[in-house]
Formats: sequence, C-alpha cells, structure tokens
Amino acid sequence: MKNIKCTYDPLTELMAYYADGKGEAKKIQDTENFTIEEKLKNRIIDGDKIGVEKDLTSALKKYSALEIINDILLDGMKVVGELFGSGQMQLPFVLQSAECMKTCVAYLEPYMEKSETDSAKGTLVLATVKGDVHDIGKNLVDIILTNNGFKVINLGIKCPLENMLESYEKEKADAIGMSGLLVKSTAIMKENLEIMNERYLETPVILGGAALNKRFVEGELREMYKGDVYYANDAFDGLKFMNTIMEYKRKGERPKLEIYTDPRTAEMKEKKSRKRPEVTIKSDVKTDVPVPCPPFLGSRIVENIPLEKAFEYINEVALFRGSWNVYKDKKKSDEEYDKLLKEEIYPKFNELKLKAKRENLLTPKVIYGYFPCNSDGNDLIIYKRKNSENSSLEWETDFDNLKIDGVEEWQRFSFPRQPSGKHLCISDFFKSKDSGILDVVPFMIVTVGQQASEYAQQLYKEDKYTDYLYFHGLSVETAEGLAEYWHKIIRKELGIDSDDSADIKKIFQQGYRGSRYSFGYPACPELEDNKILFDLLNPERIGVTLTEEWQMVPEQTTNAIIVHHPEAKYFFIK
Ligand code: B1M
Repeated sequence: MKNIKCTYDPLTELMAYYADGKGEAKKIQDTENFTIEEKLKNRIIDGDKIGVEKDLTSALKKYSALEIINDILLDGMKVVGELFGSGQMQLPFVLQSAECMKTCVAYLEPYMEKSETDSAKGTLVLATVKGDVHDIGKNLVDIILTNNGFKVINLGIKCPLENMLESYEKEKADAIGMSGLLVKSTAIMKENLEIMNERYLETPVILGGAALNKRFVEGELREMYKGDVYYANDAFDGLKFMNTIMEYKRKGERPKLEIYTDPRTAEMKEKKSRKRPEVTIKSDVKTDVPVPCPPFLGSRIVENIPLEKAFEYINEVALFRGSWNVYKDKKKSDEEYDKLLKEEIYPKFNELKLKAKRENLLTPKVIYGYFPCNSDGNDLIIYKRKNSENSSLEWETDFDNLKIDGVEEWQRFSFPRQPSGKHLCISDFFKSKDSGILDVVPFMIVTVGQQASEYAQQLYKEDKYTDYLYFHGLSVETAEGLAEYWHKIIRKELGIDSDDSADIKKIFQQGYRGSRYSFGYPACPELEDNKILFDLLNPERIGVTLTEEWQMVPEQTTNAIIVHHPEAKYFFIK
C-alpha cells in the first residue's frame, strides 16, 4: 500500500477551530487548495457527501478503490472517532460522516474485485438479546463498525443465542456483540455465556447497553466466561475492541485481559448473596388523605389524540441530550451552544414534527382506567366487581356507589419497601384494606404506534443514519410526552390538578400532586408487573403486545401506575 501523506491534519485544525471559541456545530472547510487526499479525508470529517463522486473519480486516477477506502477515507473516520471520544463532535455529526463514508464506499465498489469487496477488517455478529426490543444502540454500533471497514451481521432484536451462534459459524465471524437495555438482558447475557462455556466455545464477545457496567462485564462475567469478554460503553468502544480482537487474531495470540476489580466488588457480591431483608418498619405516609372520585371505573380507549398535545409535553432536555446526544461540552460557550440549538437543532425538531404530522408517522393512542384498590402490607390489591365477566371493560357502576362488599380481589402487585430511610413502598400511598375505605388507582399504557418503529427501520435500512437518529429520538420522546400529557388528563379527571405547575419544566420534575411510576423503574423494578397490568387493561385493543421478557411492542410505548397521594414522589429502593 502506498504511504499517503496528508500535510493538512484535520484533527489539529478542528481542535484549534473549536478551541478559539468561535466554533459552530460543524464547519465545512474551504478545500479548494487541498490535495485530493486532503479533500476526501476532510469530506468524511465534515460529513459532506454532496458532489463527492467528482473527488473520488480524480482519486481513482492515482489510487485503487481499496487504497482510497483504507488509506484515506478510513483515516477520516479515525479522526471522527477521536473527535467523538474527546467530546468535540456530537453524535448526529458522527452519523453524517458515516453516511458520507457509506456513499463513498458504494461509489467505489464497482471498481473493486470481488475478493476486495469481501475483504473486511473483521466480522461481527451483532444482536439485541432474547426478549429485548431495543434497537437503536445496536444499530449505532453497526453503523460505526460498518463504516470503519468491518462487516456486521445484524440479527435484529429479541435474538436467541442459537441464532447468533449459527450465524457466527456460517459467516466465519470473529466475534459476537450482544446488546440490551434491560436489567433482565444482563442476566440473559450471563446465561448466554454460561451456555457457551458448556459448549466449550471461546468466541470473543462484546457486550453493551444501559444496564451493564464494567464491574459486571469485565469483573464477574470475564471471570466466569472461558473466552474473552469486553464491556463497550458506546459504539466507538465496540470499534476499539473489534480492532483489539483482530490484532490478536492476526498474531495468533490471546490477549491477556485483566479481571476488573472494583473496590466495591466484594461488598456488592456479599450484598447480592444476602436475601433482601424482610422490612417490617412501615413509613409514616399520611393515611387520612381523602380519596378522589374517578369519572368511571374499568378502562377506556382513546384514539384521535392531537399529536401536538404529545409534542407539547416533550422534554427537550431528554430529547436533545438523551436521545440525540447533543449537549453543551466544556469547550462550548453558552452562546455557541445556543447558536447550535437555534440554527441546527430546533429547525430539525420543528421540521420533523411537521413531517410526522403530515405523513402520519406517529399515531398516539392511550388505554387507561381507574380501579378500586386497597393496600395489604407491601401489596396493592386491585378489585373487580363481584361476579363480573370482564372487569377490564368500562364498569356500569360509579365509584361513589361502590361498596367494599360489591368487589372481590382480582389482581395483586407486590412492591418492594425501602430497607432504610423513610421505608417507603408504593402501597403505603393507598388506603389499607383494614381501613374499610376503597381507594382508587389509575393505570395507563400509551403508544405512538407501530408505524413509528417501521419508519425508523426504513430510514436505517436506507442508510439515512442522521435522520434515523433524529426520528427515532423524536418518536420515543413523543411516547414519553404522551404519557406526561395523559397523566395531566388523569389528574384533571380526578380533580387533583390544582397543584400543577404552570411551568412545563417543573412538570417534568414532578411539579404536580402524586406520581407516575413505570414498571421497571426504581420504586417498582419488576418488569413482570407488566403482565398484571396487561390483564387489567387488555392493551392488545390498541395494538400493544408483550414479549416473553415483559417488554412492550411497539417499542415506542410506555406504561404507568398513577398515584394520587400528595406525598408520592420518585424514590429508590437501595
Ligand atoms: Co426506557 N428504560 N422504558 N424508555 N429508557 C430504560 C432502558 C431504563 C434503564 C431506565 C431506568 O430504569 N433508569 C429502564 C430499564 C430498567 C430495567 O430493565 N428494569 C427502562 C424501562 C423500565 C422502560 C419501560 C419498561 C418503562 C415502562 O413503560 N414500564 C418501557 C419499556 C418500553 C417497551 O417495552 N417498549 C420504557 C420506555 C421507554 C421510552 C419509550 C419512553 C423510551 C424509548 C425506549 C427505546 O429506546 N426503545 C425510553 C428511554 C429513552 C429510556 C432511556 C432513558 C434511554 C434509552 C436510549 O434510547 N438510549 C433508558 C435509560 C438509559 O439508558 N439511561 C431507559 C440511547 C441508546 C443509543 O443507547 O441503547 O444504551 P444504548 O446504546 C449505546 C451503548 O449502550 C452502546 O452503544 C450505544 C451507542 O453509543 N451499546 C453497545 C449498546 N449495545 C451495544 C453493543 C455492543 C457495543 C456497544 O456490542 C458490540
């Protein structure tokens, strides 16, 4: 391979550019006097694919297609990775670079021999584990690896280990990447590695996802798994580990990986092995709060909800920072960040909202209901009408006219109690069964529909990476916005909305009476409770179903138990 010299170092230039405080989100360089190598590398860094074919054609006069990819374009992607790693380039712009890379490779492919097009740096079989519906994290890993010269066999979501192993064999792959956002998925990953141990498989494995951490993967799992296992905090970590795996494979050696020991490991192991103590001390939550009267009992379906209503309740911090990964880094001044929001992010946000509305890409639907209930220690009993056929449907009786002897136990949730501090437990916020007074509990499931997942998939398949990130983020935060909006409706219907803050930002910080707890979150961590909720509401009627690991399909769906008690706020069970 030729040693291509680039006199212009875009990384240094870009760093200098941002360091002098004038930086914008992304600056397309004036490349007129650049060499062809510099021009192409720079296009990758800038994510500037318009007219790139012209530059590629001139480069082809000097280099083979494979040389252009390996020595110029991938060099550009390396800079992108470094800029991302040092916090100087944000995810949407990284994806623009990857899109440009994809366009270049597609243009160059016809100039390559079959053996050359197959000559990836290495192959990864990638999937979200069994029962888990989370797609985006894994897809970002796919995008980054593919556009850095690796071959990725993306097996999608809810993937059983057998499929991964089969594909690993068939493709003669170099590693397996498992992704998953749920706590439950971390257990599935462990189970997968145990099965691989039993079969004497020593395949290198990379694990990633929100519920994982270095201590668990590179401590506990690394100690247990006979092959090599790595923890990837983000997509670029995935790339780094694939490079390591291939480097050792080429040398015919195995890396000497250390078992990560967190100083707290022993203590945590000890804690884990202890059974959660039976906490008998109850909280001192007030028990004399009057019970609000619900407008109906049983459940109702609401469709044709104006999309604007859900948009109104989108938490922009969660959308921009959380989903789109756009944030104010240390190098940016407040003015620069505001400029980025004003010139790039808000226009994108507004354009996408219009598009979603115009093309019916998001269709908000809600199923919600009010049910009589009582607490019984840590449990919450949900009642049904005595001798009723189907208490999921709207009841004929009013709450006012309902007597305790007219109902019988139907479902029961068991919530954990804080072992220390205030000793809180969700059931404390409801009248106890010994009080002789019926309480009321609302539940809801909201979704923006299957079309949202399908459109996101379409963008991904068309290699429109940045649009994919933006749309997926908008769709999930609209689901969350819809949940916030419907919680407001429920407070209104219960007549407890007088404490609502007029400031939407405060609403996002629970500036209202009561609380909205989602199953799987800290105060009610059991995702299995989704099953009970499904029995109560029957959300199949709005197209929402449950996976075998208790996740909801479509992905852009969320649920909650609503508590009206004024002392109910978010809390953790330590
Ligand atoms: Co919810 N959610 N959510 N949620 N949600 C989590 C996952 C949770 C951890 C929050 C929490 O408790 N703090 C929690 C799960 C906890 C648990 O397991 N018990 C949770 C829960 C409980 C739920 C619901 C069950 C709540 C409910 O309604 N009862 C519900 C389930 C939805 C369903 O069943 N369909 C739900 C709903 C939702 C929304 C719809 C509102 C929304 C969208 C969900 C979605 O994306 N599909 C949402 C969101 C936004 C989140 C958080 C806040 C963010 C998730 C996300 O999109 N991250 C999340 C908490 C968190 O992560 N901090 C949370 C961005 C994404 C790009 O990152 O997938 O991690 P990620 O991928 C990264 C890295 O992890 C890494 O690289 C990627 C790119 O850098 N990586 C790899 C990932 N895989 C890799 C593989 C590799 C290498 C690197 O191998 C090579």
